[in-house]
Amino acid sequence: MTGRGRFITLEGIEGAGKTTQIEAVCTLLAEHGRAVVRTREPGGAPLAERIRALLLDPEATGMAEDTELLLMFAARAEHLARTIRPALAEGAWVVCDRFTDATYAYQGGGRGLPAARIAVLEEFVQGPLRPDLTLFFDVPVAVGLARAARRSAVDRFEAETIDFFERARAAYLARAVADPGRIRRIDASGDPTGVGAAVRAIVADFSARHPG
Ligand code: T5A
Repeated sequence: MTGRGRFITLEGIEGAGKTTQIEAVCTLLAEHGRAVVRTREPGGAPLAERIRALLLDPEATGMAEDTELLLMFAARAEHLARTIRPALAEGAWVVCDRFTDATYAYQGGGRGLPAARIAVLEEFVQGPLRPDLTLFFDVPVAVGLARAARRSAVDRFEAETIDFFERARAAYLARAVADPGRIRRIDASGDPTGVGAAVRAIVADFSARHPG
């Protein structure tokens, strides 16, 4: 396959349902004849997965906010170099669980770091590369955290306050309003079947509009 593939990201707060739905996105694209690479952030490449372990380690308390921001982008640089850019160059469609919108939501909204500082790193690490389509799984914080709490292990972010996740959700919502052509908000508070139907409709439409 030749030419540039497409880059699809899934976003939302903890428990929004991204991981539950990502396989359906990949399956639908494969049915449309796409070569698909499924990946995630932070992580998605060997060294980036090691940085992920550091970022999520609940014992890594007191990490400076700028350290966290730089580690996110260090992992992203590795992910882009080893996984995302090679796949897109070969014409594959890359489906990624979280990307830079999460940095604006968590380090920007949640931690309160300036968006301009994130934008500088985004430009440095990504150049002009941006997702072609972003599925934003929007769910009230209480619903998302209740779902996430069913898991036994709690990572460093899941130990944050309700207010932190409210700010992260508000940042996601603001970005969806600012860029409705790319970021498609999905009401993710319903059951997985209904959410999945909304996801499939958006992805099928996007795929149909990007033949070849
Ligand atoms: N981060 C990441 C940053 O701070 N900055 C960044 O730049 C980046 C890239 C990653 C952490 O890193 C942070 C954000 C995160 O805190 P992670 O483990 O990858 O950590 O976190 P999440 O992606 O948030 O994983 P979650 O599993 O918490 O959320 P999901 O994937 O949205 O939720 P999912 O699908 O696993 O579902 C959770 C539970 O809910 C159920 C599922 O069965 C599961 O039990 N569920 C539903 N239940 C009812 N109705 C539905 N519609 C449901 N959908 C799923």
